[in-house]
Amino acid sequence: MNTATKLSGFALGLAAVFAGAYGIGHVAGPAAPAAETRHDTTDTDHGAAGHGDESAGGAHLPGGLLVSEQGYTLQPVTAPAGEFAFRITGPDGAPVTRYDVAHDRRMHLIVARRDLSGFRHVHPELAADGTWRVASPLAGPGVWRAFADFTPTGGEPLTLGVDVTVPGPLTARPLPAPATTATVDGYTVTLTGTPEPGRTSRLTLTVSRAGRPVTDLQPYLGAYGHLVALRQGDLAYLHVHPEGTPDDGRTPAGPAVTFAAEVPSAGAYRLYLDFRHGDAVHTAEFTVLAGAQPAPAPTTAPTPDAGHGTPGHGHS
Ligand SMILES: [Cu+2]
Repeated sequence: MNTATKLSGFALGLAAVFAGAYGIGHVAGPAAPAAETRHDTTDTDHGAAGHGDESAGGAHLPGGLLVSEQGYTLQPVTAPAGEFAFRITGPDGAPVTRYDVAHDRRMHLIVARRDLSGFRHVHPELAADGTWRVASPLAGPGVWRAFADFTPTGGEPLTLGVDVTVPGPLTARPLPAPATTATVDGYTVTLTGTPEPGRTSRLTLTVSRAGRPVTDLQPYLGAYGHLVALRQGDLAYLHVHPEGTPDDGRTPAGPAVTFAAEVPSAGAYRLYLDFRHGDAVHTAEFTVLAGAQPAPAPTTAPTPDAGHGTPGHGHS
């Protein structure tokens, strides 16, 4: 991928998600009702300066909040124990069997528990009948959100999400406090930069091990790192784009990897950095706060009595 393509891909990345009804996959004529409610017909021309309004009117949704969008639907499929299977059905109702490669793969499956713990990013195999299968990444009981991040051939990039419940005793975990350092598998990763709602923010992650900068990161999914951000509260899935690629002749193999991130609102987000080193993929996690706001909301529900007696309580 050349630089110009990357840059325009970067600038248009969110446009592709938010205004996905347009472009190659756009159905000619009046938009379907589902698309019409969510896509502003004046928003086909997203430039860098046009990103600031995306959270303002609620006209656009981040990825991963819908199980069905633009006629494509994520359907979990019954699978043997230890396996996770699903398919994507297309506008014609049939399972989709043709996908474009994006970030080195035709399908990225990301899972996280609703409390944002247990993140995994895996790459299923496609069977001829359109069923995707992978060793189950659902590591234990709980309600998981599964995100399928893909581009159907001839269509726009999509991230669909579905809840999957794994039965068993569950202890919900509070979101870890915001931090700029994470450790994983003996690596220390530091985060610089703060996401700003409604605009592109640079986030730089720097990897070291045993106090020494890691300068021989290995390419993973076409970059030196892959970053996913999920919003606390609804697990909105945010696209984050690496700056530079291993083969562009100017991007160093660490210790720093820089991303351009857009968050649609103030709030708490969990960042998951996948990087490859020593022939293994490691995931460093961070909680970050975007914008002015109170501390992260508790993950346990308030008691039933909370709010009673509050002036303006809406039962009268
Ligand atoms: Cu992937």
